[in-house]
Amino acid sequence: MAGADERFMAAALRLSRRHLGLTDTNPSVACLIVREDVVVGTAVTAIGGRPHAETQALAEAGARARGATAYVTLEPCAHHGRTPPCCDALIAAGIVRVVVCVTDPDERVFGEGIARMHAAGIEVMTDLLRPEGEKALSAYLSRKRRHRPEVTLKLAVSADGMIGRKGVGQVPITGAIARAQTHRMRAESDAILVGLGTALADDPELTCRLPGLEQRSPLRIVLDRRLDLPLASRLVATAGTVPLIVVAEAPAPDAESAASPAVPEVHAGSALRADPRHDADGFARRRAALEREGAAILLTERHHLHDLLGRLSARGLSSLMVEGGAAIARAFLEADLVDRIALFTGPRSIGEGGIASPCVDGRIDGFAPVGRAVFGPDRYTEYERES
Ligand code: AOF
Ligand code: ZN
Repeated sequence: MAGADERFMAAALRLSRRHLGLTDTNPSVACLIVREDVVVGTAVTAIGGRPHAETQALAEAGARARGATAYVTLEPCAHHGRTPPCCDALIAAGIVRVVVCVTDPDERVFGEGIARMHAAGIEVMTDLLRPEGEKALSAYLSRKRRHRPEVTLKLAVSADGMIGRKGVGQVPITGAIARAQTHRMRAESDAILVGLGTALADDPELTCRLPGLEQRSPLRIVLDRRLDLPLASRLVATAGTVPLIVVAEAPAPDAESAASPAVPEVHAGSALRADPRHDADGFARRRAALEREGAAILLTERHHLHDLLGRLSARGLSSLMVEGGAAIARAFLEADLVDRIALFTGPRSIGEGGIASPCVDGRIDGFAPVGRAVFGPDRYTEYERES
């Protein structure tokens, strides 16, 4: 049986998941204050990122924090940000022992939180349940260590390995329970990305529509080289309430049609048509119109995915869900930028005219299955990159 330390840290890690995707650029961290085996304070980083977990848990514990142990999923901060350092708050409250799961790679903390508590006479233990902690904080750690968001590729695949049918909009592949799961994943992500092909063919909204979680919709990103996203699309229509970034390529000064994009765009069979030209005047007009509707335009040299992820990470995005279509999924896989594959398999076949999925449930090169579930008639397998 796990010891008391492991059990309290496991509880803290479970609690830390509560505000995933809701703490802006801050990680969702949890803190438990325990005195004589009794939990006297619990908290998770507040929605928006502040206050941090420790100060809230200390406030709940009050005088009972004196002589207590604090369990924290991330090293307490040591910097004066918008709030004073948590390590100082723990010292001032009379905490005598601190158990840390993951040390903080943030350059302002980076061992300093632990060193300060140690110097103040606090017994500090580190790395307890570290593998589990690295998982719970994986998105934040990805941004800090690799300077790119953690990427989850979500695929809904038919029994015959297809993700849709050419020339048709959204084809139902999975049922209501699997869809609800997808919306829950959206709620925990900082952003969702699709290509223009999917935006045109499916006209998706890409929001979280679970009852009560509507406020948790992440940022939506469309790769749309020439800004062909129609103003009438649902994505643009909702841009005033749920942020939308359109990633485009500035037209070459005198180019009628710029060089082919690094990310292939899928226009064949689209419900809505795209303008094949990439001229400066039209681009400027479309840009102004999209901005008027509330969309933000991010210009890239070309749709270079490493570059794009670096820029999204610099904006503070830690987790990204890639939702389509096949060409975009393939481009992310080929660029070796996928960390997790969330693969749903439905019971029906698409047959003639199907768009083949880049991977199906079974052996996926470079990935290992880490979990399985059944959602009504659908199967779910989660794969993680083999390190
Ligand atoms: C903690 N407890 O609950 C969290 C921490 O912008 P600031 O001032 O809020 O600082 C953000 C940094 O604080 C973030 O990069 C990470 O190092 C740390 N997050 N630290 O002690 C918490 N969320
Ligand atoms: Zn802090």
